Amino acid sequence: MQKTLVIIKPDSVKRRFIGKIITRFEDKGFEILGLKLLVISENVARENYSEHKGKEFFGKLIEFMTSGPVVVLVIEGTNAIEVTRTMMGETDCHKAAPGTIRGDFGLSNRYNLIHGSDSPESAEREISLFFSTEELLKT
Ligand code: D4T
Repeated sequence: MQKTLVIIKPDSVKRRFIGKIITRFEDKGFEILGLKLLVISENVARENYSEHKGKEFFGKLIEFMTSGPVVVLVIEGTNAIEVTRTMMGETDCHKAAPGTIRGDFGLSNRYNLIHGSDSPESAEREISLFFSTEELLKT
């Protein structure tokens, strides 16, 4: 079993996709261990995307991620990190395959609806950015 952090990004919340996206993970068989609706602070957004610091899109990415409410969730299941990223589709929505979340609902590279941790180390770091151990059903 593996845990990962998913962020339903501000564009998804605005477009009322929260239910649709959570349903996909529930239908797949994942267990939800933690769930919150919040506006991400600039510091937390910078920390979450620290690997991209210095890239030309970093400023716009932080501006977008802090622009409105998001839903953060911790989900658990077999190979959760890789399976989640497969379900999300490629970063650039207009290249993402049909059947993926980005492929079905998006057209942008930046406004790409969803974030999922990309490694066990990132998952651990990102989960602890958003949740205390008491806020998770299991640790
Ligand atoms: P996240 O990290 O949000 O799950 O997306 P990915 O893992 O699929 O993609 P990423 O880390 O390469 O990019 C992080 C984030 O930056 C935005 N972005 C990316 C952007 O605004 N402009 C760009 O040119 C790129 C490459 C989209 C996702």
